[in-house]
Amino acid sequence: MSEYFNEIKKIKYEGPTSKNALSFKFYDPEKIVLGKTMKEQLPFGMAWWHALCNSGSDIFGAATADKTFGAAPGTMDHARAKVDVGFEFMEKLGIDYFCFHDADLVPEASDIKETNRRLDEITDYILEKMKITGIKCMWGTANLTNNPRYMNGAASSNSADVYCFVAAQVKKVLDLTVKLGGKGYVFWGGREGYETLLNTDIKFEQDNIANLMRMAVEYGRKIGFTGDFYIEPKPKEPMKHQYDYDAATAIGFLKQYGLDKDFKLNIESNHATLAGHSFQHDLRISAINGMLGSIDANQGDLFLGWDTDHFSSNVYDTTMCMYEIIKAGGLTGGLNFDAKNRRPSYTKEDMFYGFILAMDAFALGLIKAAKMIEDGRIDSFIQERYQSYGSGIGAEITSKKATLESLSAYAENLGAPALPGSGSQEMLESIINTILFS
Ligand code: XLS
Ligand code: NI
Ligand code: NI
Repeated sequence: MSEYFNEIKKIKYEGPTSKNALSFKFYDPEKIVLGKTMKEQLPFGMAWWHALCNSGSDIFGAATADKTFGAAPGTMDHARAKVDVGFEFMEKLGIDYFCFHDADLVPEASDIKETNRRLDEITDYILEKMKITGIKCMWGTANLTNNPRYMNGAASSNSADVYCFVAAQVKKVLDLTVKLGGKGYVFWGGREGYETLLNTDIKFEQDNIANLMRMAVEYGRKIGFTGDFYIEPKPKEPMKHQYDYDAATAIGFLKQYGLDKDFKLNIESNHATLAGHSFQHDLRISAINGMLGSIDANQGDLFLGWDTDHFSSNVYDTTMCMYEIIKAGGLTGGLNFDAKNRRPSYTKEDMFYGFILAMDAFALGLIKAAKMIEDGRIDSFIQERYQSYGSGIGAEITSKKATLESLSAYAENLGAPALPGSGSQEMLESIINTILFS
């Protein structure tokens, strides 16, 4: 196929003084940061659904961006055109990974056997492109939200027949993920939740979800999937109450059902903020539980109560994100741009501008996070803040030698304890600003 973006050349690093909108200002793939290249530190991924399928339509208006790529929508020609355009796009941006849903790749047929045949055909084609370009699969997932059969949930559905369709889709996408050498398999519980308790048995539904996940692990390991399963928490939308509310809730669920050895979390910034947390909070909760696996890199709009999937521009957030990733020793997945252009940004160039913005924002985040770590003041402040546990009665507490009686006796002899030391938040925030803007 001829080039689709024929007027756009490979995007290069030109540095912050460049006025060329189609160049990187901060993302310099070969630059070394903390002993590794930026490319290694920032395993970027393209989300098939946004980049190649989202055309800007919303409930109030039609598509603004043309994503037909010269083929008739709903055909296998269109599916192949998306592969051609997607690989050209990733190559021109220097993106090494992609993520997909089954429904992004081919039009769903009325018979699942035919859908699966189409999936086999398109993944053969994708595999050819992967071999030529060296681009890899980060993760796959089954779209368990769109089809009307999932109106009451997928593995949480009241219908056992629907549950079997879930199993069939998950099985197929696991097959495809292994075929494409994917690093992970994601469960985003888009309709796993409920609208009202007047018609819902939460316990029954959660048992069913866990059971499906257990079957997925068993099947995946049987067919040679060695990667991680991920839960992608989200508190609401489309359902009013979603079971995987946030990182802490998902971790509790995984531990309750004994799934925590095979699963990690895929944390999406916009989902964390919808849950009333900062992105950094959910990253930290995942990391301290050894479950920070992958990231859906995007950003929400704090004035809007839904998942707006903006391309990341907020360098404060990308810095804290990269700080958490570095401290956690890296990701098993990567940084998947689960992000879309705003509806009026509908041109071919806009597709590139979105990725350039976000790739530069994460490159800056990486540079600044490395500075935070090298600077060391935040780390040493935190360390000193807890120093009363380093010796004496504090050490007895942390070594579990203390009892309520021994601590109570100690307290009685103390008189009034000294104030616990200032948190100095403003001083610390000022350090961060100095690191960010100098
Ligand atoms: C939707 C989710 C979705 C998942 C993949 O809010 O972010 O895009 O990442 O199913
Ligand atoms: Ni996502
Ligand atoms: Ni999302």
